Amino acid sequence: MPELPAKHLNTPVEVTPSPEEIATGHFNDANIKLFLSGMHRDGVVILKDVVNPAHLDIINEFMEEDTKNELSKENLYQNFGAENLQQGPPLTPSKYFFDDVFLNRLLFHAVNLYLGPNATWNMVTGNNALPNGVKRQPVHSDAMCNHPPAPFYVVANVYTTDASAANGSTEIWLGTHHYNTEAQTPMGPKGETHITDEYVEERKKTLPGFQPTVKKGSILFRDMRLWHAGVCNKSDATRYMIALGFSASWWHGTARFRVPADTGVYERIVHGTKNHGVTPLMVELPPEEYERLRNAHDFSDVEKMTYEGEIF
Ligand SMILES: O=C(O)CCC(=O)C(=O)O
Repeated sequence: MPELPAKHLNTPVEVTPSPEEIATGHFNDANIKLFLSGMHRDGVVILKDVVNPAHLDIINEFMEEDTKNELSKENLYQNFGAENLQQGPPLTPSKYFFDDVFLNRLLFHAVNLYLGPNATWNMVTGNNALPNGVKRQPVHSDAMCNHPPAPFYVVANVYTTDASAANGSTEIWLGTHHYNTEAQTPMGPKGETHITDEYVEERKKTLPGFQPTVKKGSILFRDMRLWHAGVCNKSDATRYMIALGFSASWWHGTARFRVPADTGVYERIVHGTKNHGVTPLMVELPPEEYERLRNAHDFSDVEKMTYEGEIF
């Protein structure tokens, strides 16, 4: 197998599938070893060139228009008060639904390798780092409750443009998925918490956070426990990132993702996941309601009520 980059280099593992692996939707043994080694050591791996960049251009165009709508809303919620909006990708009309984005078989294989059999897929959302940002988020983990010291949830981030420090790629802290709530501030009333200054400062001395360069068409595959932060997008263009969330079958999460009813999306997802080891957990909503909630920052109706328990 290709070597893992040395730990002190503080750089994420990249797994590049061959054309044959893309065609079969299965990684070969060498790439499985590399992927699992990277995930268990670092908590994040880049799956390189697994989505057609032209598909992401089309979604990006939609998101740019969608951002204009969002910005016209009053009392717009910004994640951690930074210039970061929750904006879900379009699942409809069908010209925006690309199988290599939403039903990517290599992604599903990676999910099964890391989380074990019969994983569930229960989150579809996205983050928009607005242009010319000046306020960053605190370093945080999305696993905002006491969790097992084992992989239980992953997030697949798909940037719709090339992403790097120049346009606000997400800051990530390799290996921090091994920490738990001891590193987090006490939870606030809305379930918010972040990594304490003490832990952040200590970690900075050895392996600080950094902003990876992720080519359009690649997937940043991240253990949910990993410390990360949305940082300023200093460019003039929106940096948009899709987020798909998957849970181990034994983690009793309550989240579901919303899909517009009577549009064929539900059926397409059921068929596209069948026999690929991933069970989608969806709630069908009337299309207008789906549209209204697509950019909600709580992802699903049940999540808010269950911050104390197994929320994902
Ligand atoms: O948009 C990003 O780069 C990350 C955002 C994030 O981590 C959050 O909003 O919790």
